[in-house]
Amino acid sequence: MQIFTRPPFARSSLRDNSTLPPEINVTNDENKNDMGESIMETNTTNFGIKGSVIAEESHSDVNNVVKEVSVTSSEKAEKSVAEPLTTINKFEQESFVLNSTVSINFGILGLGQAGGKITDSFAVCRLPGKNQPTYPAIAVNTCLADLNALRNIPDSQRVALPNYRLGAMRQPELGYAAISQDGVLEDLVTNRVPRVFEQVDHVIVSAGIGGGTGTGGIQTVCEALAEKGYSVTAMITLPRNLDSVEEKQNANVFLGTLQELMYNGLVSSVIVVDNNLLYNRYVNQAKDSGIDMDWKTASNMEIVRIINEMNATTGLPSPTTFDGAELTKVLTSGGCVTFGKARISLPDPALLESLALELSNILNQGYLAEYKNLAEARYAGVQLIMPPNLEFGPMMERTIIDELKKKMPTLLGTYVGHAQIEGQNELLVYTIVSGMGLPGRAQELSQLLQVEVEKINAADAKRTQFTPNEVTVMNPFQKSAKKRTARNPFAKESSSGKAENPFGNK
Ligand SMILES: Nc1nc2c(ncn2[C@@H]2O[C@H](COP(=O)(O)OP(=O)(O)OP(=O)(O)O)[C@@H](O)[C@H]2O)c(=O)[nH]1
Ligand SMILES: [Mg+2]
Repeated sequence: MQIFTRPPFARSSLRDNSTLPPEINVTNDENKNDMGESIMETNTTNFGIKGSVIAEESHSDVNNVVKEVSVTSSEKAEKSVAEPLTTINKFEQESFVLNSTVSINFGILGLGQAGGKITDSFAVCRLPGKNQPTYPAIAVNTCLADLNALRNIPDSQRVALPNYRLGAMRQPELGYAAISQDGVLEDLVTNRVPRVFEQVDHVIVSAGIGGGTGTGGIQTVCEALAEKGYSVTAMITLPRNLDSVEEKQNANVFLGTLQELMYNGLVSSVIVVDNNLLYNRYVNQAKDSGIDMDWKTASNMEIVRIINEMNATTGLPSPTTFDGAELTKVLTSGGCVTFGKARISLPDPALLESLALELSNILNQGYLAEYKNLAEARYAGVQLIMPPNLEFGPMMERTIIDELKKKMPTLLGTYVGHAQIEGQNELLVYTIVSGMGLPGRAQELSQLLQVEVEKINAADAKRTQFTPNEVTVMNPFQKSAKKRTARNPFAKESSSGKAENPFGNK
């Protein structure tokens, strides 16, 4: 496939048949780093611990295939995790999180800048009373500056892909080449990952699919982890309307592959983060509240908040929660996963009506992306967090199940639970739904891109007096019949195994 808007000279800077860009070498000087840690706060507690910033010289060997940013030994990794905290992020969470452990031990692996920063935000979470990260985290990037800018991931868990220290220039083929260098992936999945993710139940691999490193690497990493027996969720961010044609184009091409990854069963599920939705929500909230911070940081907190809170609800000491095994089932049953959260003030004289309304709203809107295709869902879980004096009666259960069935008539599994928490004075409603195809935003992006590409092509044709004869933007929604069987669209046995990599043979 040829895309007219990508200038042919962008790739011609590569030597013939070479996967490496010329004149870029990793030096030890680049490997210096400051590291600080921050802590996730609840909205009821302030942690005021302060400490010193650690600055260490790199001990990496330039000849090593995969280079740690600065600290090499696992002993140092443990030490750096336990260092006193240097920065405090105001990272608000519901207070019930304080009384809960999490049920699923996620390991988070981030690729590229977006993936790394999201992973860095996960690394802020702490279990109650412990100064240990809730989620072990690994950040992988071509760009050393991006790795150095992370604040919460220990140095030994930052992996610099050699020979591309400036980044992959938003070219997924460079990201793919970077992860495909001899020994790089092998070192990651056989050395680093087992060491850091020793206690992990489920791995979330995150990347923004508008750039080069994350987009080019995420498929390869997910497949390699799946082959090593890890249960893997791919988490991707989609570009905003404001983002460039390049970013939309990269996303558009990759979404086709992502669908194949989903349908051939190598990833357990996909979490789509619609940056456009998070950006608009942030801008509206910022207008009302006068908050002034980077929307990406705020959005990354939103991602961590909803996943960590959902995970914590299933770890609460209550005999009737939607539990960790059930959450695992929803999360590993294939297709996309969407989350929802609502808050109902109490007392509410029309509580059942409010519950039905809020449930309907959060299912329609989605916390991280909006799904108009919820009817395709296979599994749904609902968790209520309530005060001890509120009873969870059959009418409440009925209200929830009716609402789920209305929106998702072909669900295979429904899990409804609740926990009564001392000190809780509102009703919190959490939802998680899985099994759908991609959200509407994927199609919308493709259409936006088509319009922008046509405009650019028209302008170019005018300028050069040349009419291109091959102008295509790949439609990622052409379903591959071979890989979608009516019996089980996410079946492992279908297809030859791996999804085709759009960046692999360029
Ligand atoms: N939600 C969120 N999205 C981000 C963040 N940083 C970047 N993005 C988006 O992610 C997409 C990919 O950008 P990067 O992550 O910078 O790209 P990369 O994988 O590092 O690739 P190269 O820079 O080309 O090597 C872009 O469309 C960004 O808008 C972030 O912190 N949070
Ligand atoms: Mg980058």
